[in-house]
Amino acid sequence: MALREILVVPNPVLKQVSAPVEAVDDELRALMDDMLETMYAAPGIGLAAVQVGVPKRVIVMDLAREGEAPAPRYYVNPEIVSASEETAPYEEGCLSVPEIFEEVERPARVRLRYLNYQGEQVEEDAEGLFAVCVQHEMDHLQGVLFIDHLSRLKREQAVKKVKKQAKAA
Ligand code: GNR
Ligand code: NI
Repeated sequence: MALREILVVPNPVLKQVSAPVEAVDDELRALMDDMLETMYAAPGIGLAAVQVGVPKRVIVMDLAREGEAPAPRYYVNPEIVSASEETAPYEEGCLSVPEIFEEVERPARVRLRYLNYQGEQVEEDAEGLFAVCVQHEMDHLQGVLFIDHLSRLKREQAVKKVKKQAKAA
C-alpha cells in the first residue's frame, strides 16, 4: 500500500470525465487500497480515483465515526438508478478544495448500482451522509466539484482562497 498525492483546484485533471473500469482485478484492488490509505491519512470520508490523478470510475468511502470500527466501502462504475424528489442541504467540503465548506442541496435518497471490491454487481439504497457523500464522489467522476454547485462568485472566491493557501504553504 502507498499514499498518493491528492490533487487540488485548479488542477485540470479534476475536470476530466473518468472512464469506466474494464475489470475488477488485483491491479484495480491495489489502486483502491492506496486510495483508502490516502483517504484515511487526509483524513476524509470519501475519495474518487481522479483526485489522485487516475481518471477511472472508482470511489472509496468510510463513514464510520471516531471510535467505531473502520468500515471501508468500494464503488466501481457506480450508477444512480433512481433519486428522490425530496432534496436535503448539507455543508460539504472536499479534499481537492481544502478548507472551504459550503452548503449544497442534493436528492435526499438515491439507489445505487455498482461493482464491489470483488467485482460483484450490487444495488444499495443511500440516505443521509451516505447519500451526500456518494453523490459528491460521483460528481468527481464527471469532473464536477461541489463548488460547481455554488454561485460563480462563491466558486471563484473558493478557488482564489485555495490558490492563496497553496502559495503560503
Ligand atoms: O472528506 C470529505 N468530507 C465530506 C464532507 C461533506 C460532504 C462531502 C464530503 S467528501 C470529502 C472527501 C472528498 O473530497 N471526497 O471527494
Ligand atoms: Ni471531493
